[in-house]
Amino acid sequence: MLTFYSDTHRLHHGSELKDGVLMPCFEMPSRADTVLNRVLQQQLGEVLPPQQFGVEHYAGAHSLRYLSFLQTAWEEWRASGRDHHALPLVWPVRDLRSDLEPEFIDGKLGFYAMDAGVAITAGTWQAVKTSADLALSGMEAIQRGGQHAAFALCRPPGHHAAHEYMGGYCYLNNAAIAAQYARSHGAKRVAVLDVDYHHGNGTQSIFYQRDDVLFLSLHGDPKNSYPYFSGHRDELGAGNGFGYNLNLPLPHGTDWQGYGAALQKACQHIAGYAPDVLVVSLGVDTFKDDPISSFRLENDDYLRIGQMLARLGMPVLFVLEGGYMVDDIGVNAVNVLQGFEAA
Ligand code: OKP
Ligand code: ZN
Repeated sequence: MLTFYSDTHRLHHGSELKDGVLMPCFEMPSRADTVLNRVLQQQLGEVLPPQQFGVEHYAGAHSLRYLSFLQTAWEEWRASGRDHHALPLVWPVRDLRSDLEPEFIDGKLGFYAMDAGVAITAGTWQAVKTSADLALSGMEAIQRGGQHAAFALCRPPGHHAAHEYMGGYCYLNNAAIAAQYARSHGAKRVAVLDVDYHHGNGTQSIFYQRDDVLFLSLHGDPKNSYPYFSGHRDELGAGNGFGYNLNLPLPHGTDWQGYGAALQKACQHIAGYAPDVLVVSLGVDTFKDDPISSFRLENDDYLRIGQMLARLGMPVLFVLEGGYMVDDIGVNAVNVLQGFEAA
């Protein structure tokens, strides 16, 4: 399997508030190093750099004003006299005005964010752009290069980012951008399966009204897991998209027994939809020792995930999302890919 990777991710390492204290984000550069090392060690296949795509390729998933915010936020922050990481700290919830974009950068940060897990640093735009380009390069290899599968080793992740907001370490929605690219280049139907521990609220939101992109997600029940305000079972899609969104929230402590059954259900649903290509938002924060999640998957369970996906018999783009137990995320992510290839 081809892997798409770039060192450019190193330009982004944000800070987040953890229990009220500003700390380096759990979403850190060593995550990608660990996954890349495992790819090389297991000889998964060639590792290729991304192609460069124009910003217009992101516009199926994100608004133009959000894209220009991301490109200029650091300069605006610097121009206002500060040089530490920029973090959003005020949000237009419920009856506050969310129809007017503020002019000052502190207002814009909150306007375009769902939480404070998204620092803007000097290298953030370059890193998030390259991450999206990795996903696009992977989809291009599948559609034009005839690859049966590809792995986009994306960092930062993307699945919490929606049409007009960042959140949860995510800025550009890499999986959604790749899915939209597939639609624009011949695929009639695309499915996105999100196996990250956290609900992929951004991807769900981007495709919520559409029947040409099916979204499915297995995740910690939002009643007690981030992102709390999205991912319930009754979110089924809207308008044309009604029936094309499937959430499978699972309780704390879910192990392979519960997880495998839910994945089976999702796979049946995907098979019925018969997409031309499947995008897998591959988070491995479902691992038993993940520091911020509460499922109990073991190393070998990731081989099983890969096997089940292979049985669908369709091309798959794997897009890296979360996973924070640095020692094991390489093994677990690559186990999915090797389980897929061995099946
Ligand atoms: C990203 B992914 C707020 C940050 C909250 C939530 C975890 C984001 C997970 N200070 N962090 O889905 O793995
Ligand atoms: Zn996650």
